[in-house]
Amino acid sequence: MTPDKELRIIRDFYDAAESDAIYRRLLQEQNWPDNCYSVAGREFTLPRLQTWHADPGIVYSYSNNLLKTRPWTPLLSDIRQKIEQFLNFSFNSVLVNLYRNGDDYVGWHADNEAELGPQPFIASLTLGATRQFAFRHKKTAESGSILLTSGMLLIMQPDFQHHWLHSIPVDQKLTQGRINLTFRRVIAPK
Ligand SMILES: O=C(O)CCC(=O)C(=O)O
Ligand SMILES: [Mn+2]
Repeated sequence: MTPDKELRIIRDFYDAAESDAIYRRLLQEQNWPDNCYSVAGREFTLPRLQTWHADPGIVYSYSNNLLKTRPWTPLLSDIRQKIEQFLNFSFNSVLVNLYRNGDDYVGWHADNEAELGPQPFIASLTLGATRQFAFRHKKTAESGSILLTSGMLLIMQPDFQHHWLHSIPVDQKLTQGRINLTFRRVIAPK
């Protein structure tokens, strides 16, 4: 079994020139925060830089514990609109990850926090360096990976979060940076 039906790839959602321009703009414009956080009095360092942007009133505990919610920038809004039109689905938030080089990574997890509801649907855009996207089945431990290249849009169907964990492993030879945008729909608190 592979997550064939649970992952969909649109290879050149942005072409090479557009992807490069967006990557450079984000790198400059994002006003990246420090990656040292304090949670419950304990300090830790996130192995990448992150910003979190959401519509007014949207609260997401994972990111919210770590990160201040920021408004949408014009560039992030444009990207959101293009993805929404393509998918005919609306997102109210985006988590932006900067992997400064191959030492930065994200560990095994599923994006299945309660705030994403029972059917978390996520669109993930890669800009910059190619990285491996690894997945591992929660029950069978079956595993695999795909390469995410600049301009590629990865659609994660809800069942992907139900059945698999994913990660971006360290790639020690890699000196270039990568930015990933995961568009999410957080269920607004009642
Ligand atoms: O960088 C990626 O492609 C994945 C990031 C990710 O899994 C996340 O932010 O939840
Ligand atoms: Mn994830």
